[in-house]
Amino acid sequence: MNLLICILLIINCGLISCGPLFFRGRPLTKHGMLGSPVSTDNVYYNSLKLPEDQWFDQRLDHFNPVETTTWKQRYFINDTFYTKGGPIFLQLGGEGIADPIWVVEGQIAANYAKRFSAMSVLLEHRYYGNSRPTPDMSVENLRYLTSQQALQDAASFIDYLTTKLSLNESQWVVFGGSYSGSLAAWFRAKYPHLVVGAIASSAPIEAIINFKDYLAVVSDSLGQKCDDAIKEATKQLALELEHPMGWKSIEKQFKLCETFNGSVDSDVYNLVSTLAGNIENVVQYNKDNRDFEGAKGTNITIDVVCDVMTNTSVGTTALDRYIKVNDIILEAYNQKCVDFKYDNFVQQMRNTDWKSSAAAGGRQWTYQTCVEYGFFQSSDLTGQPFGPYFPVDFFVQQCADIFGPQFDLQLLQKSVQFTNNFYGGYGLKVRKVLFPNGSIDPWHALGVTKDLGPDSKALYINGTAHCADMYPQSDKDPKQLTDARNTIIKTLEEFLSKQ
Ligand SMILES: *[C@@H]1O[C@H](CO)[C@@H](O)[C@H](O)[C@H]1NC(C)=O
Ligand SMILES: *[C@@H]1O[C@H](CO)[C@@H](O)[C@H](O)[C@H]1NC(C)=O
Ligand SMILES: *[C@@H]1O[C@H](CO)[C@@H](O)[C@H](O)[C@H]1NC(C)=O
Ligand SMILES: *[C@@H]1O[C@H](CO)[C@@H](O)[C@H](O)[C@H]1NC(C)=O
Ligand SMILES: *[C@@H]1O[C@H](CO)[C@@H](O)[C@H](O)[C@H]1NC(C)=O
Ligand SMILES: *[C@@H]1O[C@H](CO)[C@@H](O)[C@H](O)[C@H]1NC(C)=O
Ligand SMILES: CC(=O)N[C@H]1CO[C@H](CO)[C@@H](O)[C@@H]1O
Repeated sequence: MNLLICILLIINCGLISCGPLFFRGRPLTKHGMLGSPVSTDNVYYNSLKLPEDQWFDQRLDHFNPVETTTWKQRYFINDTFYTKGGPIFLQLGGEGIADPIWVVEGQIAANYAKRFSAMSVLLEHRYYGNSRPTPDMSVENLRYLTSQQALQDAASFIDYLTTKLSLNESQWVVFGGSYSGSLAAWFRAKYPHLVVGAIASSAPIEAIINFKDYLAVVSDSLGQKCDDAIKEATKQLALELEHPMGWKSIEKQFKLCETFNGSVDSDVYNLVSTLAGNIENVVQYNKDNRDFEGAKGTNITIDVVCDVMTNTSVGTTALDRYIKVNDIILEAYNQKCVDFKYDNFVQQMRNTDWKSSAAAGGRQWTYQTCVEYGFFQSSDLTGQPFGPYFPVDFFVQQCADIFGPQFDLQLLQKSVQFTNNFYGGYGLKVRKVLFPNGSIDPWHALGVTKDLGPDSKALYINGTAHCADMYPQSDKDPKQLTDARNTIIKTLEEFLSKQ
């Protein structure tokens, strides 16, 4: 795999409105490699005619009245189903480029908008995709990258579009998934006068530095046998990591891009967390119907990985089978080798240029985790199958290595405390937000899994992964997913009924 190794945690579901784009280094975008042009070998996706880019002047700093600088923020509209006075369904962009496919396909645009004669609108998040408030992504310039600024962007945008298209008789509903799901919930909490409700899919609402419970859900979702096989592979890998002969063998078998020196701790951490990421990704997006946005590797499911991990004809040792899983993933993402070098990763992430590979979202999202959320998916949970190789300190150190020494643990602690104080964390007080959660989505551990009140409910979707409710429907969808979408429609009816 090329580029971004590690880190990025998150979130998210697919490209756009739900999701992150990278996860421990592997790009989840349809673009394959970070930073490559928007092109894909997905024939269906390429055949679509998508709505044009639209732009409007957004303020750089909403919280400083004398700072009047503006920049161009991008948005997309599809009004095919809209009838005058009907609702406006605003999807908030997340930590990656906003893909207009989300106002054409996906549940919100294709199903809910049709049902309610709504206009579908997608607003790209500042600093992601082509919405670039500053000339580059220097640390100095990234100070305007906060969720508070992004929420006020959406508020200003609602004002702007209401005037531009004479929407004063329309009600707005806000949608998002993963990080943008958090934004949707927070938007409704902070701007209840602007939107009648929010659908916040797979939304983490509690910031936390050490998100070690992520691996608890991964481990549960794999099942005992598969989990045991990975534990066994980790044990065998640990033995190889102890001596130079083992390093050679790791280098060859896991197809590492460069000579592997097992006495460089940061490289070992980076490598093992990348291999864990192979499995984490598969769990997080298990059977999500992401093909429509050109996502790669969607046929690799928990069953596929676990069938390999537990099948002794594939390889006699668990480590051989773990190597096989790595091969399958490399092939699915068209990557020739695993770039495990921590220094390469840091160098890429330090690049402040909009044309760099890190600008696909890696640098920006890492910055947000370092100054707002933490969310570090560490290996600190006892009993998880990947070994103790990526402790939370490893992630905390990355903040300093990438952005500078002032981004230390203390700053992170204060930031996370501020975020939970500002929004409420698990104690979020909000009405008219629906929180769909999937039982095998590792993010649900930081989400809303109990009703917050009679009109803000958790919607449990048994057996589904991250943001499953947002993707187009498929014949293979389990009944509980179809039911969940019907519940979302009923909830939208309630939000939109005139009080
Ligand atoms: C708007 O969405 C509808 C429903 O998915 C689709 O048929 C139509 O082509 C879209 N319009 C544009 C301009 O993309
Ligand atoms: C919307 O604006 C029009 C034109 O300014 C006005 O006639 C109408 O009363 C307004 N409707 C609402 C609900 O404010
Ligand atoms: C491996 O890394 C260690 C520690 O940084 C260093 O002392 C050693 O020379 C390296 N070995 C090789 C073969 O590069
Ligand atoms: C997934 O699909 C790709 C492309 O069609 C194929 O090459 C690969 O073998 C498939 N992998 C699995 C595990 O089914
Ligand atoms: C195990 O792997 C072998 C060889 O790849 C394959 O033929 C067999 O079908 C697999 N068995 C199961 C139960 O998946
Ligand atoms: C979820 O589904 C599994 C398997 O289909 C079933 O065993 C379990 O009871 C279900 N859990 C809930 C809470 O519905
Ligand atoms: C997996 C998970 O945490 N699901 C929760 C989602 O919300 C429902 C309803 O409140 C809970 O019962 C589930 O535990």
